[in-house]
Amino acid sequence: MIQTVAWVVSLIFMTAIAGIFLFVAIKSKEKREYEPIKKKWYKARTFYGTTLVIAFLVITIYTLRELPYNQPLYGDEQEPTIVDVEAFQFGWHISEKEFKVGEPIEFDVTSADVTHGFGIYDEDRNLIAQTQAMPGYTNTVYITFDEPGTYEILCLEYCGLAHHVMIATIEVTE
Ligand SMILES: [Cu+2]
Repeated sequence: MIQTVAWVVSLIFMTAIAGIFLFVAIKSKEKREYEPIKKKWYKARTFYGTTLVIAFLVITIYTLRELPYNQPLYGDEQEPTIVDVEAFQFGWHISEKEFKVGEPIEFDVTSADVTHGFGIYDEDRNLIAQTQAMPGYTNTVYITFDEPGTYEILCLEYCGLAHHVMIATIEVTE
């Protein structure tokens, strides 16, 4: 479907551009007074230029208004549960591992040694949230679980020989 639309739209634009080239080629033989044409099209150029700048400004502000994207999804009146996470070679220190469905949680993630990756997986092994665990920095992940279950924390950054044993589990109940 999208391919067909892209194909048709491309054809329309290519035809339009070819038409403009043809028009210019045909008209190029014609001799006319230059001054009035210049005046008219300079005005048009200013108009289209200004319109473009305004349009792009509006589109840019509109599409980027939610930056930064990793904002908490809960209201101001809700206090999130703060969970400290520290990655190390080769495991996780997680200050709290039991949560409720609908409970807003803020994971503050850092590392004790090298860079690790903090990834939260659901029971089907789909990655549902992640951030980098970096020594000297704290990265924040906001999440509110809407399904109960056992979630796994896996390291997403190859960090040494036993990288694959960096698995922790958290429980989410109704
Ligand atoms: Cu690791």
